[in-house]
Amino acid sequence: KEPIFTQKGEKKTVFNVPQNFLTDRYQSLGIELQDRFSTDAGEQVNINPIQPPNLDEILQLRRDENFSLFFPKHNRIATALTNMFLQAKTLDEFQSLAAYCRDRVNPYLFNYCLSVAILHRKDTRGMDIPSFMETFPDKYVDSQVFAKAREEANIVPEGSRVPIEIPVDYTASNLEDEHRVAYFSEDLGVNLHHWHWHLVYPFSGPMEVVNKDRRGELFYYFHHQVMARYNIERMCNKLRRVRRMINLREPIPEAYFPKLDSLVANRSYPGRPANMRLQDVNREQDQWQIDIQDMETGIARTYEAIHSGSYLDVNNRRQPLTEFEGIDVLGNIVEASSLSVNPAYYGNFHNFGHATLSVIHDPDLRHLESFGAIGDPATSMRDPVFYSFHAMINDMFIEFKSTLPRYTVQQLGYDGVTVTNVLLQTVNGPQNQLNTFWQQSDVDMSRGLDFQPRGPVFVRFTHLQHQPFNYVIRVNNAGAARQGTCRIFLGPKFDERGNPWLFQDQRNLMVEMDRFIVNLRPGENVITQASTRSSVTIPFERTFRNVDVNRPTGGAALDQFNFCGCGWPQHMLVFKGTPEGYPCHLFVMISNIADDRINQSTEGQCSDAAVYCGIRDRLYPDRRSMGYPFDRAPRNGVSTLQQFLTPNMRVQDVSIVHQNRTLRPRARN
Ligand code: CUO
Repeated sequence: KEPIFTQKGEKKTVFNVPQNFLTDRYQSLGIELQDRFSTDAGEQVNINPIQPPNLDEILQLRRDENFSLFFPKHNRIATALTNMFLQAKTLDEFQSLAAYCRDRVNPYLFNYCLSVAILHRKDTRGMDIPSFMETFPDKYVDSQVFAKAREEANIVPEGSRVPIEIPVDYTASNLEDEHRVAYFSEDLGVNLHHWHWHLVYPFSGPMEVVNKDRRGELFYYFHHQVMARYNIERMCNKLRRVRRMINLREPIPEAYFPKLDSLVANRSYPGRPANMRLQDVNREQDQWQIDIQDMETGIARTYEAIHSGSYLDVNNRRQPLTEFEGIDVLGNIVEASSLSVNPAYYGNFHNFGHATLSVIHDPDLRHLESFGAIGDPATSMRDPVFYSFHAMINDMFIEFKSTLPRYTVQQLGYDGVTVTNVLLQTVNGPQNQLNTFWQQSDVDMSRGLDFQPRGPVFVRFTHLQHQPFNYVIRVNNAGAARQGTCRIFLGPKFDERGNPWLFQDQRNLMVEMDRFIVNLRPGENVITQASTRSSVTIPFERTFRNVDVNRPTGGAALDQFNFCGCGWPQHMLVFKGTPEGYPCHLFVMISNIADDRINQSTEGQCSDAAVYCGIRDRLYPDRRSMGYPFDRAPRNGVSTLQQFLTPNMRVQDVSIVHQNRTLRPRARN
C-alpha cells in the first residue's frame, strides 16, 4: 500500500471516496472533488466504504480551533480518536476511517491522532508519517512568510521561484536580552524534535501508547539535557543561567510575542507582555478549570515524596522511591503521565503549568482568545518562559537525585581500563577546537499551504552549524579483549563569573554528546568516532525531511523514519561558543559493560538518537540510570571534576570558536 498523503512528484494522490464520505455541504452542492485537482491529479486510490463512525464527541473540537493536548477536553477527544484509529481491524479499514475523518475533524487533531496511530499500529510499520514542518509550517515559520509564499506560488512559475527568506531577528530586537538565544529556542529542528519526542512518548491516550520502558525517567533526562544546553547557550551569550520559577504567583518577567499565525484557526498566537501573573483558569466553554492552589499542593506533595523517599499510592500506602526505579516513578508523577502512581493526590502541575501559562492573557475566556506558544509541544520551546518553568520541574528531579546513594569508585571504575588520551580533530583546524558559524538552509512548505498552482515553495532559514569533527580516544586495556560503553560529555569550564566550577554545579551542565559500545583489544586501543554518528542526534535531512517520492516504500527503512524523526538536530550538537573561544571540558569515560548491557536485538530498528528517544518496541539500550555518571552528588572528598575522575575517565580542555559568517545554500535551478 502507498502511504496515505504521498505526493507523487508534482501530482497529488487523489482518493476516490464513497459519496457518503463527503461532508454534507459538498454532498448538497454535488461537487466532484476530483475536478479540483484535474491537472494535478496523479494516482487514484479507491477508498472502501465503511459504516460511518460516530464522531459526536470528536467534533466537539471545531475545525477552526487550535488544538492542545494540555487542554483536558482536547486530550479526551484525542484519546477517543486515537483509540478509534488503533482499533480499526485492518489497514483498509484504518485508511477508510482516516479518509472519512479527514474533512470533518480538526486538522491538528487529525494529524496528531493519525501520526500516533501510524507510530503504534503493527500493520503500519512501513508507513511514512507526514513531516510536521511540512504539514503545519504555521507552527514554525513567521506568519509574514505566508503572504509572500502565496504571491510566489500564484504569480511566479515553478522553475523561477526563489526561496523566501525568514529574517534572523523577527520575533524581538536586541533590547530584549532573552532574544540573544532565540537562534536556539526558535530553531526549527529543536522544536521539531520536542514535538516528535512528545509524539513518541504521549503522556496520555491508550495505555499501549503511553506505557513504554522508562518513559518517566526519559522525560526527566531529555528535558534535563535541554536545560543544560539552553543554559550553556545563554552563557555563551553573556547571559546568566535561566531564572528558576519558584513562586507561581509572582510576576513573570519573561515576555514573548511569537509572530505565528495559526492557518487552521486563522488567528495569531497571542503574545505575553512582561510581568503578567498566573491566575486560576476557568474557561467554561473549554470545560476547563485549574486552580493555582491545586498546582501548589501537587508540587508540595511531590517534594514531600522526594524528601521522604516514598510516595503515597492510591490505597493510601507508602511505597519507596527506589534507587533505580524511583526516578521513573517520579517522572510520571511530575509530568504527569497517565502512568502516574496517584494522579488524584499528586495532581498534574507540569501539564497544568504549560496550560495556565498558555492562557495567562485570557484565563476566563472573556476575550475568546486561544492559547499561546507554550501551550503546544510543537511551539513551546520558542517561549523563554518554557525554560524558567522547566527549571522548576528539573529542580525537583535534581533534588531527588541528590538524595540517592553516591556512586562509589567501584561503580564508576572499570578495572584495568585506562583512558590515556582524548582529543578533538577537525579537518584543517587546530586540535581541540570546535568551530561554529551560521548556515542557511531551504525547506519546502508547500504541503502545508493550500493554494494553486502547486509545486514547491521554499523558505530559507538561518541556523547554527558547526564543522564536523572526530573524537580520538586512546584506551589502554590491561585485561583480555572485552567491551565497554564510551560516554562523551561536553560542559562549560567556568561559571558566569569566570570561576572554575564546583563539581556539584558543573555536573548539571554536562551535556551528553555521544554514547556507544566499544570493543577493546588487550593493550593499546585507538577509538575514532565521528561527530555525525552521535547517538543523541539525527542528520539534517531527517529533521527537515523533503519527501523523496522515489524512495521505496515499505520495510524497515521507512519504519525507521518515523521513530527516527525523534532526535536532537545534528546542526545544534555543538553550543554556539564565542568569537574568542568558549572554554569547555570534554569528558570521556569507558564504563564497565557488565553494568551497562541490555541483552536485546535492535536489528532493523533505528537507534540513531536512542540516548534521548529510546528505541521503538525495545528496552532503553543502557541499564545505567540516565545521566550516569553525573546524575548523582559526588562521593565524599570530591569537589572538582578532576577529583571525580577514575582511571577509565579523562577530561580534555577544548574551546568552541564562533565565527560570525553565514554559509549560503548553493543556487537552486
Ligand atoms: Cu516537553 Cu513541558 O514537557 O514541554
